[in-house]
Amino acid sequence: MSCIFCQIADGKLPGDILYQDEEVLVFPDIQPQAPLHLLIIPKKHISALSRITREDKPLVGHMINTAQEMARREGVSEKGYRLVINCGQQGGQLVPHLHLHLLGGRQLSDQLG
Ligand code: DGP
Repeated sequence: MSCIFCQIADGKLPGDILYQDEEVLVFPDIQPQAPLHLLIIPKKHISALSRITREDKPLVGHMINTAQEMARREGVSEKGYRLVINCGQQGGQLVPHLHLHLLGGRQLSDQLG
């Protein structure tokens, strides 16, 4: 299996798993861009946002609910945070397994691109 996030989901790589359930996994980004930088991934391999289907809609909703809960747990809900999904080469996606970035803990730039 070559997908690095599938390997993390399968417990084949060491990692600091902060939350998991049957569908999603949360762990810190290895190259944090903010004091809080978590990745929320589906356990199911989906290569990119452009590949999600109608049947994945509940899963994507669950990823967002999980991010909301992690933001609350990590204490950034009140001050605010950002969720980002990079898609494809021009979207800046480096790892070809769908993932949601949760960024917070500092004032984030108002530049989106
Ligand atoms: P993106 O550019 O949206 O594909 O972001 C991929 C992120 O994944 C990037 O911020 C670095 C992070 N990352 C890459 N490899 C690993 C890894 O093996 N472990 C962890 N925790 N994060 C990783």
